[in-house]
Amino acid sequence: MATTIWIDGQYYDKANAKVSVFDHGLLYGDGVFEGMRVYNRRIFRFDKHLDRLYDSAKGAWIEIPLARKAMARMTEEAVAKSGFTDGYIRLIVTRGIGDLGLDPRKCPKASVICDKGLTAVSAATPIHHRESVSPRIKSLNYLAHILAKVEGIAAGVDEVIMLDPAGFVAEASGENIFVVKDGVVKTPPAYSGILLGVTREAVLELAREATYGVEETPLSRYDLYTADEVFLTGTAAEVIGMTKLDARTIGAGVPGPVTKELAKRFKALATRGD
Ligand code: PXG
Repeated sequence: MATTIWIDGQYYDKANAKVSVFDHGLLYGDGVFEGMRVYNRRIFRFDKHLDRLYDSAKGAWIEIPLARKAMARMTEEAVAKSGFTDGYIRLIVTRGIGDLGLDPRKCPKASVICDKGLTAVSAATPIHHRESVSPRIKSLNYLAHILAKVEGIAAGVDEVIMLDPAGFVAEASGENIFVVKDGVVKTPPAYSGILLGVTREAVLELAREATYGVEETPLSRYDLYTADEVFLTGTAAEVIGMTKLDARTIGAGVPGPVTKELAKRFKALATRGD
């Protein structure tokens, strides 16, 4: 079993998987990506991730030089080749190799990279800010999220909450956010400046199935401070409780019953492979 890396039609081992210094992914963060999980040899909601990858590329005016079917086949093949039963896959599409200079027309062909490694887990907690690149594009421009994360590190907490430009809660550095108040599960709506998480969508479905009330509604930090429960969702984190924000203890200070129930249901769904 080994990390398997596919770049533009060829497999490489870790030491030899390299991109050009002229690749606009490196020069300008000019590209898009997906992070996906494999459970029991199956990629969780692979179709949804492919939808988002092709939509992100379209939003960023990048033409992916691989038809969706070929991308799917290559990814499945890379997973089989790796031999991992459970793991993490990254699909990266950069604008490709071009000149120095921001003009994207100078990159004749996009590069496609598929990298499969281990999973990471982020925990919970606070801070802020938002960017001008559409948050709906899962782009290689994570600097705003990284700077927010650094604030969290400086504050000695596990995660950061980022606000949208209007001051409403958007998401965490790499997860979507939910609150539970009086049995109702609430999360910021799509238009509030968030990445539309594949895990977020699955959890909304699970919450409806579990007959909780569900609302996609703008949330302020006040709503977080006064929630019964707050939890984050993401491919790496799955469903994880947040128990403290800006020195306020949330709810009972431990992951609550709704968080636990949805985490359990998510695990069952992911390992079942729907
Ligand atoms: N918001 C942001 C900003 C993200 O980057 C999510 C929400 C949750 O989306 P999904 O589709 O995963 O439910 C993300 C996801 C990594 C990594 O390696 C990052 C993500 C996902 C997987 C791996 O840092 N971000």
